[in-house]
Amino acid sequence: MVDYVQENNIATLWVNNPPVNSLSSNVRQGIYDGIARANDDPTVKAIVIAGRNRTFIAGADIKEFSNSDGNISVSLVEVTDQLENSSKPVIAAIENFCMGGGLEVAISCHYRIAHHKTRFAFPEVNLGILPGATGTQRFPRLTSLRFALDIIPSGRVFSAEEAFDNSAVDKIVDDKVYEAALNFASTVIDKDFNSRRTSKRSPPDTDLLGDLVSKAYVTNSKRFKELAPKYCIKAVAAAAKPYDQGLLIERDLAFQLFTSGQANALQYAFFAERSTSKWELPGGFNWKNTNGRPINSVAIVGSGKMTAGIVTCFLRAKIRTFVFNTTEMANRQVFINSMNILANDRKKRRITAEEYYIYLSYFTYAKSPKIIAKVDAVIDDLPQDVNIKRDIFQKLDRICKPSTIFCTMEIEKIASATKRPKMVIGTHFFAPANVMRLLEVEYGPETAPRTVAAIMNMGKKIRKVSVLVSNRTGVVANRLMGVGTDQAVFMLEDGINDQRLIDNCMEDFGMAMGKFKTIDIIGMDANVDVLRKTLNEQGYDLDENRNMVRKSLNNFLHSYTYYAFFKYGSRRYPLFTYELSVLGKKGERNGYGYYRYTTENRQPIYDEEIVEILKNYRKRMGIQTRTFTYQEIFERCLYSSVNEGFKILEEKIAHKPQDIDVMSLMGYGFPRQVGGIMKFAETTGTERIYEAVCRYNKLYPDQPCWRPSKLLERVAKENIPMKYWGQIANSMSKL
Ligand code: 3H9
Repeated sequence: MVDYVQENNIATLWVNNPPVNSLSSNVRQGIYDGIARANDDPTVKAIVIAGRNRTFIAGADIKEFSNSDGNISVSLVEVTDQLENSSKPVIAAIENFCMGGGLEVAISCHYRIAHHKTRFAFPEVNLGILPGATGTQRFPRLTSLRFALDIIPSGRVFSAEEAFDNSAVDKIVDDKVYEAALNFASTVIDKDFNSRRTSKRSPPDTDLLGDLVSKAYVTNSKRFKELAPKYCIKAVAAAAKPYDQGLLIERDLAFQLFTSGQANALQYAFFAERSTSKWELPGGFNWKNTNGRPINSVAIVGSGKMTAGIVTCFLRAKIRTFVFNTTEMANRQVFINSMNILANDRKKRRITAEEYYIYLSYFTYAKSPKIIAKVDAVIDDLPQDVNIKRDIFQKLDRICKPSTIFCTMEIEKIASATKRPKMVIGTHFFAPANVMRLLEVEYGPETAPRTVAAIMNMGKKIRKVSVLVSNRTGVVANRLMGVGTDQAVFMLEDGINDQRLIDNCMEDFGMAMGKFKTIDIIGMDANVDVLRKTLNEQGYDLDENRNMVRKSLNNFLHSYTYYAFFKYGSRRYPLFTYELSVLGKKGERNGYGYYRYTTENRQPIYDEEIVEILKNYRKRMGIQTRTFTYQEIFERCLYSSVNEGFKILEEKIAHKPQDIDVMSLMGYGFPRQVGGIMKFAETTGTERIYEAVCRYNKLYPDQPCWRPSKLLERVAKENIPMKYWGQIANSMSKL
């Protein structure tokens, strides 16, 4: 794990723990022992610490936080102290990743030489903890309180150049960082390096502490539903005190965070995100044994609200991107919108000017379908009309090379229209596609495993977190969270007069946005389209029925029929959103939705008009209003989604609970510090949720989302831990 190599009078400790050289117990012990050995050896005059696998150290081994192998070794704090107290100078040779505990190791060394492409960060905050191996105390002493308060609470990645400008590294090299470190080591042998012991220093800007801390609170306030950002600020601020006192504060705060449920959930989310790339298909095909052709060029066919967002994902990954529309104006509009997104990236310094031009050079208009004949994948962004889609894909099927993959949300309908059903797969991007990292990949009954492999790899290339699901109806992430949204609408219909009550309940819980604000952002039309489609499949035309009722609003019989269908039929539908859409409310887009929006300020404003519309609606629908407790709002919005998550597992639409959690986190702003909807179920207790689901099922038999999932029932009754849920679901007979 740590190789000790001596060349002349310099000892090198090579950290070798692939893939990212995390500081597992053996690595910590290896560094500790290596420093002791070099210190005891009179022939050694300097020590270099470097990483094998072309990377320095990406931090502590996160798996060990919750799953210690019982191997008692030195702590990282002991390692960092051992490094700083070394009687011989220690030089860190840094490249690729220098993060978390890895950065704590580096700043405990006496000198740091870095490759210019190194990425530095203290990402602990994203795992619900803080750099608790002296990082919050040493880093501000080495750099400044200002820089530490920027870096540690945000967890942001910074470059070697920024590290150099802030005194975090001593030298940057363009190549051969190890050789540079060896050369550097030979220049410091036998020189006094006492002043290089970081803990002996003070931050250079302690006089500015008050202002810097206030600024850090303001900058990070959006993340204060999580404990870690606040605690990181407190810990860094303690660096203005003498080192020993600061260290005690760091330890106390670190302990509080480590034992908070949030840290556990955030670390779970870290691994859940990575686990989605380990996909499996029925029949034994999986990410290890199946290869897909690389996707080096794509064509986006059609143009809608999301097109430019999707296009920029491919441009940023340097994938040749053709945009195909029948009119030149539509093509040009997509180009302008894509350019605007990239220009904004450039303005916000997410990309350089050079990258901006390089990315745009991957954009190509396709005026004729022949131009896209050789692309590796075609992505459907056509209007939601299946006949149009079938017609266009039939034509493309004749034109495109046989290995071109067709990506569409209408898998079965497109597959049956072409001669390449094995090459048809679903890709669902989430809006705005240039920001949202979730990509739902759906396989149909005929999709070939190699097609799945190609598209899952493509997802990785365009930096998406891709979740593989089997195709049923609609988007799985929408189904998962949509049931909670329906509950919110029902509660509004049934007596809650203020939409903010439900939204606040969800936002207090930690959701990025309340249910009604989400409807407004997605757009009323999109929400109603789902409802319209569901009803159409049952042979019911929503618009026709409403027109009939509208013509005879005072006709009790018609109103009753309208009401009866939805209320006394087998199922109730959330019609109030439809009602608002008929009144011309489109959501944030036109400034009118469940809230109002002005052109200057897109913040939602409470709209009293909704209450008036509600009152009329209730009268017409014959709804008897009642009151709701906060608990009922909470349970109905969240437990309905938990129950749906279990159904998605037992129906074998998703393979494991982690996939469902990632959908809720990345597609719907579910709080990361809770870990995802399934992790929430585990923390809350499945027994408790199952009891509530059964209770609501009795109360609301016309809402099928409350029919208890068989899987939920089983895990609740047998108290089965989450790690077995996927396995049990897969062993249940197919529904
Ligand atoms: C810390 O240091 C606490 C200290 O302050 C001490 C306090 C007392 N541990 O992301 P990738 C695995 S906290 C264990 O796909 P990339 C990962 O699961 C730590 N495993 O690669 C995956 O495994 P698999 C602070 C880790 O190139 C594989 O490595 N540090 C760790 O896209 C490849 O990962 C962090 O938070 C780890 N620390 O991105 C950094 N890191 O193949 C966390 C990775 O089985 N890591 N793995 O799925 C990262 O952000 C990214 O992995 C990194 C590389 C940017 C480094």
